[in-house]
Amino acid sequence: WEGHNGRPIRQRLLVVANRLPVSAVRRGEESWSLEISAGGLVSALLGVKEFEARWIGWAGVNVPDEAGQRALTKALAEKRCIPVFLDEEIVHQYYNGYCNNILWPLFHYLGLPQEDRLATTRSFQSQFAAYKKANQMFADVVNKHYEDGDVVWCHDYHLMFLPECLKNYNRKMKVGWFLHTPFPSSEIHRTLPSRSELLRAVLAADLVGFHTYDYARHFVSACTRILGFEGTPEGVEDQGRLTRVAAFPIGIDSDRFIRALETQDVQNNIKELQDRFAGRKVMLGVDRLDMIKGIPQKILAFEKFLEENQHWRDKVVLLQIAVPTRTDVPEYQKLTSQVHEIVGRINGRFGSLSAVPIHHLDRSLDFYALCALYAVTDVALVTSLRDGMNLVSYEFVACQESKKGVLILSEFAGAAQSLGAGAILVNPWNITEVAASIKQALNMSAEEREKRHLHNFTHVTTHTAQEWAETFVSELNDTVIEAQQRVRK
Ligand code: ADQ
Repeated sequence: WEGHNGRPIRQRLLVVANRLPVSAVRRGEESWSLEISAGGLVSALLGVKEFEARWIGWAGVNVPDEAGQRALTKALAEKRCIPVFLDEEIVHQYYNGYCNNILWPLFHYLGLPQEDRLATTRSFQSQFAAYKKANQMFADVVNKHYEDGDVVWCHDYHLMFLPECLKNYNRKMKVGWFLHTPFPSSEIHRTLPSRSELLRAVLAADLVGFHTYDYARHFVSACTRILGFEGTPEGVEDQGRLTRVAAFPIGIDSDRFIRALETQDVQNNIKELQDRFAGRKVMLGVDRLDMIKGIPQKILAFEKFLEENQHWRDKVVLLQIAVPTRTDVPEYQKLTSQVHEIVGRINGRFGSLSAVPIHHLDRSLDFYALCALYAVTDVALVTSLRDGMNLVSYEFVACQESKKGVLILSEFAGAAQSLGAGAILVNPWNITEVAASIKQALNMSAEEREKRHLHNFTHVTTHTAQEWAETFVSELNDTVIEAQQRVRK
């Protein structure tokens, strides 16, 4: 194995994430079918070919019987995946509860759950206990498969306890932890009842990574203010032990998108879409249906634009593709109805018998259909209220070499720090501002579009997923070596 920088990388990489990059469907008592699933982390690591990587995570299904577990383990092994089996109660308390109802909204500045505070406080303890228990179950599986010299890369807010659990097993394990969401201001993190325990558990890692410098800074401030540890330019120090903290902005496998555009499948798709929307500018939103993605705000801004710009009404169409996630959580169900209601109202208001201004699809698209959509788009709207990075903005840019469309991007997405100079940056909460940016994008000269696109395209094709993973892992190796040298001195 050889990395980008020419240095041989012979290590095995154990990638530990809540979900394996496959969905498993049971076909019989001992038969399973497996399918690669969509999602940010999956898209990023699909591009990493340089490591001998194995995935460890939950397969997303409850498998109570041993025969089923054995069969699934065997099927997954062919895809270099190792399952962690979680029962329904743990999933409910750990995944739906602590991860998705507490940490996810808090890290995106949506606060702790507001309704029925007493019930939340009471269930908080049991959800936190389940969270710790689940993290320990992940650690048990990692420990079972760990070999000397392996690098263990833990991912995301689901597994904040994992570094500590792993180090309890083996202090010599090389452990890195990367957060895919924002890390909020320490003033927000302070409100979390388990704030200190979580920080201490993460600090057991050798290297802690974030998408942006700001998130890293927030984390270091939380450790200094809440734990009283020392923040240094390298990270966080406590009693002579340093946890390195740094920013590693993720990227995509841009070549995969660029190559896909040349395939007959995508070309046919592009032709179809061009015929379908001939004479109209295409605006596109692609998001998981989640409150952090700001979908209702985006659609309301589009309504405002149509209201204020009558002559554009039959010349523009918004395609909003929203893949449903966490469908058993009531807040997500509410969001789906809310979006449907707004889209219906606007289509009723501005549509005609032959055309509607918004096409809203509640589903996932396959990779080739998605590439074709990106390629025919004139204006992409990424208006997340908060987003760790946002890969959709990168994917759009990768597919725009011929069209050179405009990216409207939330200033609260991590991507604003890398694509900000090429995009039109907006405050997604300000519907008037977003409506004005739509007008600006649609009227932008070809020259300016080209200049902005070039900036973003250069970034997306040079800061790839491969580069991201290689940088993180080599930094982790270096961090461990430096720590050993410090101890020897
Ligand atoms: P996500 O919140 O899932 O990821 P994002 O980075 O935009 O957000 O990635 C979504 C991925 O899912 C993209 O690759 C996109 O193509 C795909 N996708 C979305 N909707 C789809 C649809 N309808 N059909 C098909 N594919 C669809 C989390 C964080 C992000 C961070 C990533 C990676 O919330 O902020 O950028 O992890 O770290």
